[in-house]
Amino acid sequence: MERTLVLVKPDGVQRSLIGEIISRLERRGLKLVAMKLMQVTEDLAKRHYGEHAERPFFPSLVGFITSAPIVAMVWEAENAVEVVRNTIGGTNPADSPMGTIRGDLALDIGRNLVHGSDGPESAQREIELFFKTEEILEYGRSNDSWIKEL
Ligand code: DAT
Ligand code: MG
Repeated sequence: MERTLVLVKPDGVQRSLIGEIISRLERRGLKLVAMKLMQVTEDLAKRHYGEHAERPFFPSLVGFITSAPIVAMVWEAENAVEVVRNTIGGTNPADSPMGTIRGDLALDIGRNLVHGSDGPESAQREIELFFKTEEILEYGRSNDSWIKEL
C-alpha cells in the first residue's frame, strides 16, 4: 500500500489546526500509520527541502519549518501521495480551491500549513528522514471494507 509523509507545519500547530488537518485526512479514509510531535533541526530541514536549496526562499523556508514544533505523520492508502496532495491543495493557498486544506484555511505561500510528499519516490525518501521503520505500524481497521471495495 502506498505511503506518504504529511507535516503539520509550525503555523498549523500554532493556529491549533492539528486536529482539523488530521480530521480531514481521517475522514477521507486514509489510514494513519505513524505520528509524532517534534522540533525539526536545521540539518533535517535542509535535507527535507534539499531540492529547493538554490531557491531564493530556501533560507526563510528552513527558518520557518525549524521555528516551532511540527507534527509529522505517515498516511497510507492506494495512491496516497496523489490523494493527500489533492486534499491539501496547491502550493499557494491564494490559488487553492475551496474544499482543500490550504484553500479553506490559509492565505500565504510561506504559511501554507501542511506538507505532503510530491511523488512515491520522494515520499519514501522523506518518510525515512522522519521515521524509523519500527515507528511505522501495520494494523487493520474493522471498517476498511466500507472505505475501499476489496
Ligand atoms: P509544496 O509544499 O506544495 O510541495 P514546493 O515543494 O514547491 O511546494 O515548495 C516547498 C515549500 O516552499 C512550499 O510549501 C512553500 C515554499 N515555497 C514554494 N515556492 C515558494 C515561493 N515562490 N515563495 C515562497 N515560498 C515558496
Ligand atoms: Mg513539495
